[in-house]
Amino acid sequence: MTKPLNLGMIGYGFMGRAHTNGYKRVGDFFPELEYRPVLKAACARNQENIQAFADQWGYESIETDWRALIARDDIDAVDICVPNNLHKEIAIACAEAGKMILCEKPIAMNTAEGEEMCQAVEKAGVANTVWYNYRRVPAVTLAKQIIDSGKLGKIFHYRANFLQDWTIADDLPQGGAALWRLDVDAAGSGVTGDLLAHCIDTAIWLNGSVSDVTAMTETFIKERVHQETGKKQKVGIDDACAFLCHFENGSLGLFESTRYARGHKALYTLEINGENASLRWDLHDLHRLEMFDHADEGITRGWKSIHVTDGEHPYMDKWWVPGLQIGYEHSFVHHVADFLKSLESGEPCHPTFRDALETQKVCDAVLASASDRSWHTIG
Ligand code: SOE
Repeated sequence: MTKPLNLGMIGYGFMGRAHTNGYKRVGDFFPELEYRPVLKAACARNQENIQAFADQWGYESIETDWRALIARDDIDAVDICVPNNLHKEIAIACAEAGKMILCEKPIAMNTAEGEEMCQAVEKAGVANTVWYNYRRVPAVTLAKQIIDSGKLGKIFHYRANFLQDWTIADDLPQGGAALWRLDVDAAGSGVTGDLLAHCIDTAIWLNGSVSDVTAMTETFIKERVHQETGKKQKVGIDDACAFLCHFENGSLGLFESTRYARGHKALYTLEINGENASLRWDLHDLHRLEMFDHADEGITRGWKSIHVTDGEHPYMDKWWVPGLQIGYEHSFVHHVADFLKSLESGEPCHPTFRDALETQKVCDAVLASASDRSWHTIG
């Protein structure tokens, strides 16, 4: 007998769809799990839009006030899929109401807010996780297994990029639905919190904590019309960011992100170089993990591309047959599966709020460093 996990979804954008797809698919592909998500209610201020979303995706009911959703006894877990400036208030209210929380990344607008959220979930003892989904792309999870096995030896370098090009046009407005990522009051930051946060989360997971950073940011387009006021307003977000860092294991980090790399849509790449071997991964080819192993025989030694589709690869026994790859949306199915497993085991589902706060601290240090042009230690 499976147990229901009654979900309330707040928000209905791109991420609302990605997460909902995860809830819908998980029982089919992870039938052994004790809990089954039930799409109880979807919530957003605009009644017509949220009703259309609920009808399309199969939510049983709607709410137009998140407080009403949280007050419902038939909701066990809340998914926070709204702009970053709303995360804190909703998450704390959820924790106080004893609801489990699955929160979209980054955890908050800044470290201070994130810390309050961590304290609230820890005090309430509610299950919590933040949707840094790329950890659960099988090739990235495989990289984690290989690194943890010690095969790479001492790590010297970690580098990551997240490159996009969708904000180059200067007549693109900021703010409001879909474009809140360009409004600093809603997003907190630009590419640092939106894109580099992914790179930082994966980096900390694969290579350990970051000790200090030095960064630069740029805002290429200084003013944009705000959708809500109709007026040209200063752009407060970073359009591009690059930073250097030290990891606590002694390795050096190099990170770059921009929305101005013409031709790149979502080019998240990472590479890690150890004394014995290196690994690299590219989101545009997400089912492959490349590896160079210096222990290979001399004349045939070289980079190999592992097609991460075998049953023995992470998560892949749940899907098709060897050779048939999966994609972006499956990382969310895996995250839901791991969250449900964590409810069975009583173990946390990583990244927890506390884990995500570590990423937030690095983001804050990066922005502070870009502003005062000096090295910042992670507090
Ligand atoms: C921005 O374009 C965005 O959608 C991010 O918000 C997501 O977190 C990232 O995974 C893809 O790009």
